[in-house]
Amino acid sequence: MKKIWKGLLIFSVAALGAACGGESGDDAGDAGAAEAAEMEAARADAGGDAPGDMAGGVMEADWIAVDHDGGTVTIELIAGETATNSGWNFNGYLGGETTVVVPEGYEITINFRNDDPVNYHSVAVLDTQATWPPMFNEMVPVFDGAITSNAGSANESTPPGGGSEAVTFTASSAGAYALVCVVPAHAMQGMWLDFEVSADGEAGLR
Ligand SMILES: [Cu+2]
Repeated sequence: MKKIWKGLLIFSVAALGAACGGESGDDAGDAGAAEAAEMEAARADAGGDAPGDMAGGVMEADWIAVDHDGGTVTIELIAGETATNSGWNFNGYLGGETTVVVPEGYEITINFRNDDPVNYHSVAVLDTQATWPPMFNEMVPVFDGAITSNAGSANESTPPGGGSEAVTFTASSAGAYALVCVVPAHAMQGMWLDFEVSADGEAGLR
């Protein structure tokens, strides 16, 4: 009797092992594929900020006015310009899919306007991050003044329906940053763009 039970137990364990092994193998395969895709996306993202891409072409954009003689850049930044991502976009872009490039040392003015008919939005220049938290504990912009008022508030930042605010700051240090809406959950949901301060005078959109 004991032997039979032992045999059954061994058989059961083996069968269980085979079943689990087979299933977890599939899971591992799926997870592996998802992970690979994620890593590929991460690599693509990282590639956008890689030094090799710094030499890449910069396009003009009608919402970025560059005055090299005066050392200024004026950016007409519009939240909710399109319905993309429920209006949680800047000039129709989101999720770092475009990079605003300004030269180091220039005085930057962001004329921020919120055309979203429903939600409050904001903008701040922050250090770039791989992922954004739902809430920002500290909202200290990387350059003095590079943040709209009450930026973290969902009902006291720049109001929907055409509310506007201009912020001016000096892009004093070259590097990779981000233009981020810091209203809770907005950045996490894609409301951010890459913002590059170039050491070589490049300006525009990449
Ligand atoms: Cu927002």
